[in-house]
Formats: sequence, C-alpha cells, structure tokens
Amino acid sequence: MKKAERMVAALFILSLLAGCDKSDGQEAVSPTEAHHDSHIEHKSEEHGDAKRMQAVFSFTTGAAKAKEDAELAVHITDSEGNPVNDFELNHEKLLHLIVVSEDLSYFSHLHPSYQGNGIFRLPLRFPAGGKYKVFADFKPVGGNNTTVGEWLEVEGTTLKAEAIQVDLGRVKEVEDKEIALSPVKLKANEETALTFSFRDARTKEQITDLEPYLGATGHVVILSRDAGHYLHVHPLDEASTGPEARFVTSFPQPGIYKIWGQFQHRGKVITVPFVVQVE
Ligand SMILES: [Cu+2]
Repeated sequence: MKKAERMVAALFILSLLAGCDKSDGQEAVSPTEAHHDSHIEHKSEEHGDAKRMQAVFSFTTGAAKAKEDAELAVHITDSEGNPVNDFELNHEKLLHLIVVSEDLSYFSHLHPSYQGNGIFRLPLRFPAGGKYKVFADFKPVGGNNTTVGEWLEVEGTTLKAEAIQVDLGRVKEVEDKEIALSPVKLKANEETALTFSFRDARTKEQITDLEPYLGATGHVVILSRDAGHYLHVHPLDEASTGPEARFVTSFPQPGIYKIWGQFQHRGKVITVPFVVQVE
C-alpha cells in the first residue's frame, strides 16, 4: 500500500513537472522532436509542428501586389489559438522569416519586429506576382525550434519560372569570393556535414576573417525543390572565421534541394546559393 502511495505521489509530481513545461498552454511534447520525426518519417515537415504551434500569415495592407509596399503580419498561437507570448532569442532574433518564390529563384531572409501578443510585423515588397512560400522559424520559451510555412499569393505580373539546375561544379563566385561546397555526393537520411570553403576569387588565398553573422559563423537554409521540406541546419563550430564553415543536417529523402549559405565578411552579408541532388 505504502509503495503504491509513493508511486501515486511520484506520478503526481511528474505530472506537475510536465505541467510546468507548458508555457502558454502549449503541449509539453517537444515540437523539435515532432519536427525532426516529421522530416524523416512523413512527407511534410510543417504539419507536426502546426498541430502544436500555429503561424497565421496575413497582409495588413490588404492583398499584396508586386513591386508595392506591403506589410506582413505573423500571428503565432498554440493549438487552441491562444497567442504564444514569449520567444527565445535564437541566433540573435526572436523570429526568422524566409521568403522564397515558387521556382526558388528568389530568396529573402528577414527579421520581423515583435509587437507582443504573439504578433510579428514586417514591411515587404515582392519583386513580381505569383506564389511565394514564407517560413517562420522561432523558438517559444520552454519549447523548441519550430518552423511553420505557408504559401502566399502576390498579385501582379508573374515572371517566367526559372528552371532549377543542379550545380555540378560546387564552386560559386560571390562578391569577389570563391565559395566551394562539399561533399559533392549527398545521401538522404544520414547525418551530413556540409562544408563551405572560402577563398579570395582573385588571389586564391584562403579567407580566414569571416565575421559572425547572427551570432554564428553563418546561417544556412535548405529547402526541397517543392519547398515542402525546410531543413534545420546547425553550425559545427559557431566561432569559425574560415576558411571553412561546417554545418550538419540530414536530407529527409532523395531529390533536388536548394541551399542558401549566408555569411559575413568585412561588414557585408553574402548569400551563396547551391542546388544539389541528394541520392
Ligand atoms: Cu534570421
């Protein structure tokens, strides 16, 4: 009997502890775990999170039109629709917003300002009409990294979709820098270290004075061709200043992915895109 009582007490304490974990009424289940599982086991990565945490995107300025100023609002709520109020700084920001065009030729990484009450706002201007996917990447206090994505429609003339082409040579030249991405062969469903190597395009000398960008050696975003998978990427050495910057991820399934690496050198942020085929 005594033992049973202790068990009950222990269970009670456990459930109290679980209760403490619930900030803003969100479920105590780790969104990150759901997130990673959903990458690997299900087709769409967002749904696992969306059940617990929701982001509603809207234009406060009415319908967004190409080449006109618009304002995007992002409302973050829990599964019951209550606003999530507290966010942790994650890479120096409360929320990272990624905007891509349907053909992935347009990429923008932005930081909306927090208004309180789970609402973020951001002035935006789209280069053309068409479909864009926006991703909100945030970390509620007591929760884990969450990414919610949604397609938005922008009015106006659409540009001809650019055909996505796999980069066979993995070297790009951006702002007088030569950036190489390795390894060349990528396999799905295994932990993969992506290495960006930096050289001066003219002198071919290695670049060893990369500056921190958003508090780390760089910021990498990876999307599957259909923008259905948004991959979380973590730097291996946050303090590296070059010539190499290494990041770890896992591609959920074979296919084409686009990778955008963002780095800072001599006060300037550069974005390096690579299109890769994952076997
Ligand atoms: Cu960001």
